[in-house]
Amino acid sequence: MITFYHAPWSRSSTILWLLEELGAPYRIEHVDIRAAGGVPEDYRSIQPNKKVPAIDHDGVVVTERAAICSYLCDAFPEAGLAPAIGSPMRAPYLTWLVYADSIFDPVLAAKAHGHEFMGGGYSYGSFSEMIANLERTLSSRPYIAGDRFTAADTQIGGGMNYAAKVLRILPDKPVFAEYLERLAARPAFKRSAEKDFELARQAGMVKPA
Ligand SMILES: N[C@@H](CCC(=O)N[C@@H](CS)C(=O)NCC(=O)O)C(=O)O
Repeated sequence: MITFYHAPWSRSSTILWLLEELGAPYRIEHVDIRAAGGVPEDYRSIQPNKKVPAIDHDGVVVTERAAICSYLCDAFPEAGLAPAIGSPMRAPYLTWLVYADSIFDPVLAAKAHGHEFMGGGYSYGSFSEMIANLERTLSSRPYIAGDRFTAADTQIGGGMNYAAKVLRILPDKPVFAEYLERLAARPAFKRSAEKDFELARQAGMVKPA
């Protein structure tokens, strides 16, 4: 059984989508990252920085989104969300899975907080370089790692969706819009969005109409 440590409408939402794509049974443990007093200290035994997501799979704890994706896709290979070891697609898949956390996320967060910086001094480079890489890649193939949907799409696509719809900092480009439409049409994406909305509602995050 998988216990999924999650906060609605947060970085862990891309793992919620992945779990829906996998089809494996899981239960959600809500971590209130927005609580006035902060996340309870005992959660640190699960996630050392008290952040979401984290998973516990039959007693094995995994943290960090790229590691969680990699672990779950290997644990549930029948879902076909990761190219097999030895497949040439494995290289772009792993590259984009790691790129999502090590470049895409920090660059986006810096942009959202209004930090301007020269790409050269930082391991993640500049916003314009990151956007150009996404545009080049998605102009050449329908999914971020190739012709097939993989877990890397839940991380890059989920992050792009947030950047476009919530942060409103993703540049308007037809190739981005087409990619996000392709992903939003997936039943698992819709289910995860509905579940997240309901969790957000229960957590009092939805303003009454
Ligand atoms: N490197 C972590 C980052 C996770 C992360 O930043 N989570 C945010 C959610 S948006 C969080 O839990 N923030 C709560 C806090 O910092 O107290 C990962 O990729 O899993």
